[in-house]
Amino acid sequence: MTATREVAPARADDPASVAATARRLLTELPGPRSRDLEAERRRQVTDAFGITMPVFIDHALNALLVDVDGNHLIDFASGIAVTSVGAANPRVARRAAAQLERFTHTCFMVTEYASFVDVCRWLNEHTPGDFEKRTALFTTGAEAVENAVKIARAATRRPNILVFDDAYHGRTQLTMAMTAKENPYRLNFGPLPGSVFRGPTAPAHATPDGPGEALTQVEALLAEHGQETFAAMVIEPIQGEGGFIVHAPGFLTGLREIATRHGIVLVIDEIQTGMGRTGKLFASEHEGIAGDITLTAKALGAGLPLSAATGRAELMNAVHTGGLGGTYAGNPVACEAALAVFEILGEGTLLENAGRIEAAVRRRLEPLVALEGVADVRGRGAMMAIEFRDGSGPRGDLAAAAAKAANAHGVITLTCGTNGNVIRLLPPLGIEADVLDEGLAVLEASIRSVLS
Ligand code: PLZ
Repeated sequence: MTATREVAPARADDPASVAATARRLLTELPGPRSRDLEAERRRQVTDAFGITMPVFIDHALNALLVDVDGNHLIDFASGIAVTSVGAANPRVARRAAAQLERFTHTCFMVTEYASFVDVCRWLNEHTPGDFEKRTALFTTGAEAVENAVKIARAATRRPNILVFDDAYHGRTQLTMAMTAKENPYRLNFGPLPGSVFRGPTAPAHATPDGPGEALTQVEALLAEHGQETFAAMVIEPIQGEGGFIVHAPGFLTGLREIATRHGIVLVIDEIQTGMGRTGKLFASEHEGIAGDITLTAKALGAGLPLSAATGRAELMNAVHTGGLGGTYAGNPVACEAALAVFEILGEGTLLENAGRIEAAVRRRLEPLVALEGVADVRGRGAMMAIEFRDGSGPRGDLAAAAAKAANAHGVITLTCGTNGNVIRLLPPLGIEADVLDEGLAVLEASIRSVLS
């Protein structure tokens, strides 16, 4: 997988004609063994999980996932921005395996272990903000969000939370109320918890005049409900599930200023954007801002469940002893995986590679913006997206059809966006240049095929 290969499609609108080199397609997708397993899944598993590709994976080779029929699929999803170091990283595996031999669990609330403290130290040192910090570890992203709200409420003794249009913060009771999109996240699951208010954003691609109007509306919303009633505002520095929305320059710094002025805790949800995804360790760094609390999960544990809230020491310590915790919070195997991730990120190559991924994606996909139905290519680093929209509005149908065509030809892509009209790319940061190019060639041909 090192030689540069010719991967340009023979026909620009035919994904099947892109020479399969890194990809290996031995069967149609899904193959017969995947189809058998899928039939059994239907008999055993709830239908409530939506599946992007009903293909069963056997093992991973960096940015390739190998299915049970022997097909090699190019991974542009990283398990939703989790396996940034690859889904079978040997250093992660070695550290986690060694920990499994020593002990699997003690519960940090019962007896302690040093790796938990080591993970907290790294996060205290590397998350944005030149102030004394403390960290709490948890298991899932939603749990980190929930705990940030608990911490902010305990520290401020205020009830209300401000979130934003197109936000995604999780699927638990509180976090689904914080998440913007109704279907599938909130539908039929009400009543939702109260004290959650939603403000406008200023997407860079839709707000040529800058964030002034949105910030004025945020101020008005806070004034209407009483600034002194807000414990926290919670925002993703690039909104993920909501459509890979990059905020207009000045929006995040504006929120930072408003939060400080009103004594509101600014919580930056870096669960999808953090740990190098955008070419810097944290996406907040692109804007020069620091949250009072920064949340990480996903790529932190490279697939072993681990999340964290890192924030100002006085906030994190405002909670009474015993007020935070969880049986599995900061599981020792997950902590070892995180320590391996820190070592790998410390070498710098993956951060540089994120920049190369952005350049390759822009080179391949930006020319498509000239086509009717393609509106925008945006994102940062290895968090890039292409939006489908025309005079009639968002074209979720085009995004779905193009993603499906790419999937059928062995490239794992996800859609996102409040209108489902965005295809997003989240490859592992160490994806080989030729594997990336081949995946992009298939995606380009898939997009052209649904537009023609
Ligand atoms: N905050 C910014 O992106 C998880 C959701 C997948 P959990 N995003 C993937 C799905 O459909 O369930 C996410 C996120 C941001 C919070 C979360 C929640 O993280 O680990 O899924 O709870």
